[in-house]
Amino acid sequence: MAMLAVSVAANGQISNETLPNPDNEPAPVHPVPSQRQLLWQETEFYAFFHFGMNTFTNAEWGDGSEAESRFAPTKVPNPRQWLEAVKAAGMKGGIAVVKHHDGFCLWPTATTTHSIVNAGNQNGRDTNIPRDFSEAARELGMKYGFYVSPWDLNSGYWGDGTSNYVNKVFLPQCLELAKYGSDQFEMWFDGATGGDHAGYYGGNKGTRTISDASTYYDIPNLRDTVHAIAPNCVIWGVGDEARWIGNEAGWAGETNWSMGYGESGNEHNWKWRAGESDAKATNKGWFWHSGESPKSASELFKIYLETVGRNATLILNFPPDQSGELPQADVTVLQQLGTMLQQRLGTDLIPGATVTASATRTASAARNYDAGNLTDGDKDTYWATNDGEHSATINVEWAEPQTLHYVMLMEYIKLGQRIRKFSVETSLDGSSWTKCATTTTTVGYKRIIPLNNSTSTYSGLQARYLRITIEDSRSCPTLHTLSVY
Ligand code: FUL
Repeated sequence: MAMLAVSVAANGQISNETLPNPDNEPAPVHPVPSQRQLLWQETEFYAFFHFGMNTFTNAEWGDGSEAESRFAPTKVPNPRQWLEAVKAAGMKGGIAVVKHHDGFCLWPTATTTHSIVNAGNQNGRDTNIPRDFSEAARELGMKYGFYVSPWDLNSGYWGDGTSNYVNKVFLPQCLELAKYGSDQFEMWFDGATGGDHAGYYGGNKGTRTISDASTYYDIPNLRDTVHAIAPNCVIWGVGDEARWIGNEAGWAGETNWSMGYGESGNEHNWKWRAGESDAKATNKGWFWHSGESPKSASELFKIYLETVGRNATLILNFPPDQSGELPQADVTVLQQLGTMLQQRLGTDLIPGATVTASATRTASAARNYDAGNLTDGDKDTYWATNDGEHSATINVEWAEPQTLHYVMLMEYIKLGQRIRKFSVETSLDGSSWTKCATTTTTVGYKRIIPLNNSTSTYSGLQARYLRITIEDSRSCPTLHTLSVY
């Protein structure tokens, strides 16, 4: 077995070369994710915590003129309580806002006096969200990261036509934050760039804007600076290592490529840029507001299916209140969501089934691509077909009829996202089949298909047989996991 590669000789001559491929591994279909992006994707479901000056001023966007003394929590904020609450829902981590557009910093930064150092009470002055959030995450075995707003309505430098803001404020702030832990998984950079929202801007009140965020924030330099300290930290948004899914309503496209932009991505885009969906779990805003309430567990479960179940990650926002804790109603709904996820997606029926495939890639002595790899619980073994075979059927059979709700598929994305179209069918007798009507185009990192075609109602169907037909793929398909619930 051989693989074609291109080699460049010392004299600059390019020639074709044949590399050994003893295990007959499929060639990657580019682009492929970096190791950092792969680890990031595995976080799947994590929390967003919007807390800061706006929590005390009843705002969603401040203007940067807020007196530091207005930040006066009734207790020292307790990020451990936030993370424990979301862990109960099955979340694997969280991202805390440590500076929003108003510029108020929730840590003692050397870059500005507009921070907790000058807060209105001792609880405020004792606040250090990056320190306490990262410590709690490590203790709880969770991933963590920070949202630091590039747009800064407090700073007189922001958008002043020079590089002062980036050199004196923003880059040093990112550096300070990176130093809170080399193990952070994502830094979240919002895309807002000024526009007609008036700001304080160091006393030069008015509106400002910038034209090209990537150039203005010196993004390649920022990425390298953060990665030198936190190598697995994906720089989200303007950092271009993961993309915004294109809405804040908690859904991704049923077709969702990890390349390109927006809700569906683009199969033909050259860059790996998987989607992250940011959604509010409460009914008033990103920040806490009096009288707010959380969505129900069923509503949140629907969001989960339409994001995590469609090849996106889900960052679900729960705002701490003025005591620096999550309100009890949020804690309760998080527990309910955790129970619901466990009940509906916690028991895989595959261990009791026989799984076969209509086509299997030729094995080597050391490695096979059998259907058994779909069900062995090992994400590094996978089923694949031979080169040139872009369609195949995976058959699942139980000894007795089962009540089925969801099918879950995971592509081996280390070799690129490949599947373009597939179908899911069920049968009681093995001869008359019912085709699932959900749009089954892409799979990607993870795809969950509701067999009743509904993400909002929960009902099962009886079947003894299930088959998944890959109908089209960019190259031979590769899948590492199949689960049925
Ligand atoms: C937006 C911001 O402008 C909102 O205030 C919020 O932080 C949200 C997550 O991103 O673009």
